Amino acid sequence: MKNIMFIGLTLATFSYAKDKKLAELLSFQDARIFVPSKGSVATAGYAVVNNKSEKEVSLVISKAEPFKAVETHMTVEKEGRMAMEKVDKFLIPANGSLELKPGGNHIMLFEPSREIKVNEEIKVEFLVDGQNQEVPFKTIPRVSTPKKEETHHH
Ligand SMILES: [Cu+2]
Repeated sequence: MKNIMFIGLTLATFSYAKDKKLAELLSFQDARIFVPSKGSVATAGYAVVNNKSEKEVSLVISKAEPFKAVETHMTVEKEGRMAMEKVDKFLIPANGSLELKPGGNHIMLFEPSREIKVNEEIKVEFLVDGQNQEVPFKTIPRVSTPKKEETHHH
């Protein structure tokens, strides 16, 4: 009897740990990548990264087919000029979020092996606290001027 109870407990613990592992720590909103401009070998991606867990979570980019290389970048001001700097990871605060946006933190994608079109889904792979998480990013036109602004200028 004692043995059976012990086995039951072990199984319960195991499936709990498995569920925990499958649950994604981060959720991504509005994940998008600019279609690379003609002749350009690099482009950037943005999203709002939400962390609903009780701990700070690290986000490391690992790959994004068909791009040959990927990096995480920060935008910093250097001698009055804005410059991009490569970082190893982003840290998403506990119960908080990090916005990846133009002029700020972003993901950088280099050398696509084929032409990237608008409205594609690029699967970006991250390591979230060391665990794989694949996030679909939508490709959008590089210059997406809101209609309101456009009419304002003409
Ligand atoms: Cu960059």
